[in-house]
Amino acid sequence: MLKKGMFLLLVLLALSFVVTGCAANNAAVVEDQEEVAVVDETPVVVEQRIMRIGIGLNEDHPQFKGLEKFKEELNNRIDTIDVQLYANSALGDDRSMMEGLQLGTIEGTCPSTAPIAGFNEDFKVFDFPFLFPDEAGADKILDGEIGQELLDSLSPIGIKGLVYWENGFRNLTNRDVEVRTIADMEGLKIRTMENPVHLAAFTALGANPTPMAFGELFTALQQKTVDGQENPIATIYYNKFYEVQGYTTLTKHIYSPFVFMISQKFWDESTPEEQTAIMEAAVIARDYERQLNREANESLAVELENEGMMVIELTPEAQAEFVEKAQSIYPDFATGHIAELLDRVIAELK
Ligand code: KDG
Repeated sequence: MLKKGMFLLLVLLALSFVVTGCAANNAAVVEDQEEVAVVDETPVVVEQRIMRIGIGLNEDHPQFKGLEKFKEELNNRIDTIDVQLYANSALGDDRSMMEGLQLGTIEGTCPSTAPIAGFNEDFKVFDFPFLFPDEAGADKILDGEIGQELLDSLSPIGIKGLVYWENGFRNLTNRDVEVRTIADMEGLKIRTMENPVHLAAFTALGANPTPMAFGELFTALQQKTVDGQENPIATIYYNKFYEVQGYTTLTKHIYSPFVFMISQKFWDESTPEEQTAIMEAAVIARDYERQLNREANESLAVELENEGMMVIELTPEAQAEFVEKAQSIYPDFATGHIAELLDRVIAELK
């Protein structure tokens, strides 16, 4: 009985060896002959969150090129965020886009610092006239401790300030007047950004300033609602203001930084890996945008002339007069914490 059982067991073992051996061989044959047969072709579905970023300037401006760079660099690092870019105030003006970040209706924008002062007063400090001597000085302050402090101060109001990009030194344009001295500014109706420091500076210069969103500006110039406006050369050129303005005066009265910002909610919902990728891409895009913008601001004055505008360089005497008048507003705005920040900026620039 026992012997019979042992025999049966041996037969079964032998059989199972033959079967598994065949199966293994078959698999090997399939692998050798047709590799495709063992590859899983089910597409991998990556869940993507959408990051909508809007700006007021158009697609030709270095700011938009910087955003394209950001998108590219981010996608080189991660594939879980789908960046969608909107130019020409398609998502609203600077103020409403910042409100959009707070509400979570959009994810990113890149306003000048001027309208940010409407959300956090301290940002006024960067828009004091004739504060930054040059771009290198601006980079030093913005990429340093003070710049970071101000970026961090946006978090409690629902905005994650990533890094500073560049709009640049602002210059005056107007329709009819060859502005060479302070006297020529008298009564000019000038659109400014929505910021009390800008408004006060232009009043001190003898002009009649009107705050207005960027998206309404070209039409306002065209319809002569205002006589002029002020912006860096790149914006004057790429927005074709030469079609409705006769004169650019190189006043360089205020250096405008951009703040590249996203909604705090989007940032908080990002994984550590995504946050690292966002920061890295934002910094690479910053350097790229600054370089493009500086080249544009340097080279495009000539193009404005080619388009029929007169570009006026101020004499050192006239420039000194602009500086003196515009800076006469410092005591009115350098109060409390802003005064402390201003002292620190000036000390660091020395
Ligand atoms: O995309 C940035 C613009 O919305 C705006 O900040 C440009 O300097 C500007 C202005 O004059 O409004």
